[in-house]
Amino acid sequence: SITFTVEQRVARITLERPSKLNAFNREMALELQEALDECAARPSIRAVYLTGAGKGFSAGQDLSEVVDPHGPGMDRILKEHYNPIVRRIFRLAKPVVAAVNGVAAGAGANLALCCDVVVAAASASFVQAFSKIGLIPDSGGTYFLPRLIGWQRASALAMLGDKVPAAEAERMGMIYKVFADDVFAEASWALAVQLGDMPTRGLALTKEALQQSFHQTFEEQLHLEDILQQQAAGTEDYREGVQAFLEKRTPVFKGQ
Ligand code: LHQ
Repeated sequence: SITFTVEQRVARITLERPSKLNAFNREMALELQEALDECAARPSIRAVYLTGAGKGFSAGQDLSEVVDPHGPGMDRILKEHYNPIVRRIFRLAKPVVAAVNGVAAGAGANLALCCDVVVAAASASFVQAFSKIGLIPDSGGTYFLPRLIGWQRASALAMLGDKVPAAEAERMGMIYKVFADDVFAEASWALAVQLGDMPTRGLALTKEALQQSFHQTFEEQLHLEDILQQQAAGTEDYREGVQAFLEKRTPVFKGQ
């Protein structure tokens, strides 16, 4: 239920249950975890591109599974399916692009929002569908949404469950950019390839510094920047970046 390929240093992960708008069942959740482990383990993978097959990105939890008596059960779905996915994306020391090709609802929306660069097709939309069935936003939604768009908008969207069109999501700062439908696939992929060619260690340290900033004081953050910057400056890619600049040539980064 997912496909995983690597091209131009980028792992392309496609959620593939198009007849259900790529809603997640247990199998798909576990396969995505495995794919993300592969992304972490292989140094030749320098960026990740996550998208959906067909007309949706993901409709979140497959609701037929939660009523299946042989299904995993409510007590296991977050612990075993979504939390491990979101944690892997958040901790991955490589940039992850969410290429939201169509509707992203429930856990499907929040999975997209935990990625490092979130772009969407103009016809895509984001729905915090949880409230409509009596649930709370999960998969990191209550963490990411207020940080991305502010408390009030997060609160209203989480409660009302309104469908937010991509252009409005961009205006709110929920996502980075919207591309017209006809150029979306190419333009979003180009972003991932661009990131895959960049100094991977530096990007990973950037990801870490931004994440830490939400629970640190100003002085603690300055200290952290100092520590992480020294790590960045210890990479081969930093030396190459400076050298290439001085020699007025295009740098060739190795991701180390
Ligand atoms: C679906 C689904 C779906 C199954 C569309 N399941 N079939 C949950 C529970 C437990 C523990 C932890 O966490 C979670 C996390 C969550 O993600 S909760 C939220 C679950 N998701 C939803 O509540 C969203 C439900 N879907 C919708 O509201 C709509 O389908 C959206 C707004 C996503 C898209 O609407 P449309 O574009 O009008 O498409 P559609 O509704 O016609 O859907 C197309 C097909 O996909 C349809 O099947 P059919 O056989 O009639 O063609 C839907 O039944 C199926 N589908 N979402 N989550």
